[in-house]
Amino acid sequence: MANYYQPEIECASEEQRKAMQDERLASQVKHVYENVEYYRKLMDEKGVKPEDVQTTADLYKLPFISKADLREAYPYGLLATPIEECVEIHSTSGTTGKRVVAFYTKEDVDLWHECCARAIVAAGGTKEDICQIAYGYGLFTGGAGLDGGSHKLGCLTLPMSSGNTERQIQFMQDLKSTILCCTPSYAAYIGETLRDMGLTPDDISLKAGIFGAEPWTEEMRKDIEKNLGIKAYDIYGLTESSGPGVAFECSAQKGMHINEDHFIAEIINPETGEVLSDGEKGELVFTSLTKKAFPLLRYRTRDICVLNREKCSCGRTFVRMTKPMGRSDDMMIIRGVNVFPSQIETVLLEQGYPPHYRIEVDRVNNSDTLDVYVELSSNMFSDTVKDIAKKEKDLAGAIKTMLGISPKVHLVPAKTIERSEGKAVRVVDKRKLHD
Ligand code: DLL
Repeated sequence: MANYYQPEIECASEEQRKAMQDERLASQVKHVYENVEYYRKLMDEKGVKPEDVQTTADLYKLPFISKADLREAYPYGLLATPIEECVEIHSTSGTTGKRVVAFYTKEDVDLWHECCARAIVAAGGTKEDICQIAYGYGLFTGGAGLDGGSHKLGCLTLPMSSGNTERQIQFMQDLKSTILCCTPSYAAYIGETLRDMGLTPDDISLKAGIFGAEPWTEEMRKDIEKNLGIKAYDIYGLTESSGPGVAFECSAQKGMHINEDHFIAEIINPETGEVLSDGEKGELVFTSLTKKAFPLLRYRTRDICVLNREKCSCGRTFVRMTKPMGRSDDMMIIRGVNVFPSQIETVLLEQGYPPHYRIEVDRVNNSDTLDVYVELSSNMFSDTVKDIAKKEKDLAGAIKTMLGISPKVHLVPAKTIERSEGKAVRVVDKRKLHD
């Protein structure tokens, strides 16, 4: 039997959904035009006025917005309500080190948490459940989002944050947590630690896990399910449109339902911007219909996927998206953190290194590794081994300050990193992230 958190919305007829989206879109465009100068300019440049957008069929008239706009408008340029009405922010890294900051009113937080509650219910959760939240808390949206969803539903919430894995397992045993929320790589690591502690899935009470924030394969799903004795569900979202809960998996596990009462999804050709049909592969674009403080219209996520409007056996009528199949930019997600190569390059140049480097990412025992190979500049060549070790440590520290995760830095002699005659291949990602 399928369970829903808000059945009247999650199972709305196509007519009801369209009517709701049309009405919300028209009022959202008006709200944005009236309150955000940045958008007003973009729309004026395109010659589109709020009255031109009355239904979702008019969506194509609006300009796209991207991470570059977020950077340009940082920090308040896209804020659509007075700052006094905001109660929370979340943040993630941007392309060249400038952060993306998203603002929330009280109502925005409330609706976001409802989206997360839907995901927990779709994974079989009820108020009787004990939700162990092992996503990071803080600026990252994972901890706060699932925590809020768990509260909405009335579950007992364990706000563990990530890390301290043996303690996570101790709590699982003592408090009999039934649902685990964290990144898939952390879930895999918890599974391994459980085994290393001489325990089996029978020693814990978990029944389901809600895992997202990074790409993971079906193979990894099977592994986690076996090692923790659970059913593992995917959840998708991004800071720019609240955080987790933009889309979630149901019991059918054939794609993630997008919460279409809050977001309109489009798929576009990333090269031309042309809108593609359902079933075609392209870049996902979101328009948020209900966010008041930070409402993005036609935001280019850079995630490549496919939409599917076929009827789902769970009874939900919301469109489904596939797992992201890649990116249309060079962002990588390493240990759950969004990383752009340009951020690493910025640090190297700031620290006086030449722009000859190679970034290698791998996954060893379900944990991501990040190695940065950098050439020494010619004036550094006489450094002793000890000096070089110190330089490596300092550079790793500077990169950690920028990214929030520690790399292993290898300083190599000048002219040893392969030069390219075309586009330099700076990143080697050896992980198998997509099926
Ligand atoms: O990762 C929000 C989130 C938290 C989602 C917890 C799910 C669970 P950001 O840090 O802004 O937000 O990263 C957003 O992560 O554009 C995708 O590329 C990637 N991503 C998110 N969920 C998934 C997923 C959070 N289920 C970026 N599968 C997005 C693959 C995902 N990639």
